[in-house]
Amino acid sequence: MQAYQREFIRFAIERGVLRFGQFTLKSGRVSPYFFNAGLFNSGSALAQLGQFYAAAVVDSGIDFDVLFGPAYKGIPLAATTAVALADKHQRDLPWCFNRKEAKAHGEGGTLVGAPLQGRVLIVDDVITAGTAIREVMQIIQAQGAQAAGVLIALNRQERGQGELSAIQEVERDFKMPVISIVSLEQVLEYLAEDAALKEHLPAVQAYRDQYGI
Ligand code: OMP
Repeated sequence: MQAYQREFIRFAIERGVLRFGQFTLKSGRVSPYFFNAGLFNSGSALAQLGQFYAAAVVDSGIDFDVLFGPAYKGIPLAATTAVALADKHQRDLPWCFNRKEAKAHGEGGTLVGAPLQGRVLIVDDVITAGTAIREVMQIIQAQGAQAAGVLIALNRQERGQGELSAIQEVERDFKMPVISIVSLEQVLEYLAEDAALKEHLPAVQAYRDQYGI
């Protein structure tokens, strides 16, 4: 695990974003951990989060033309990543987002910001079963743009519809990489190293054995 990944996990735990307990997921699975990106809920937390996303972008070497934040949760995530890429990496890139409901007045439509064209990097929080990201792909395809990849904070490394992980299925179906700041594997490594958090390790390992790849 890289230093920024370890720092990110520590940061997410400190902010209460990454929690251990019992949580029912969108997929119906009952998970011993949950990642609630909505709790990066102060100016400094959002700024730091953007820097972690930007570090993952640079680390991956991915090439793209525009950042896209899907409504609602992806919007501040794409915004803070765009700010961090400009501020910390001298890469001033266009970014845009969608509304859930089309507007009939003013500029109209559902897309706001830079034109959604060229190679698009989608920025989101978490992929579990891959349902949310498939909906986003329809927006990109409807614009005639190409998806360059997806950038997320946490890859939960869970099975999708078949034996592959949901993320591998997304990569296969849309021929694009999914980049994450961290994966469950690194969370497990972190838990194993931390005396205070080690008690959560067996439940998370058991969950991975059941639903992981
Ligand atoms: P999928 O659509 O199954 O890939 O689930 C992704 C969505 O689940 C995320 O966009 C979140 O809304 C939510 N989620 C989390 O935010 N954090 C988690 O740790 C797990 C989930 C989830 O419900 O699977």
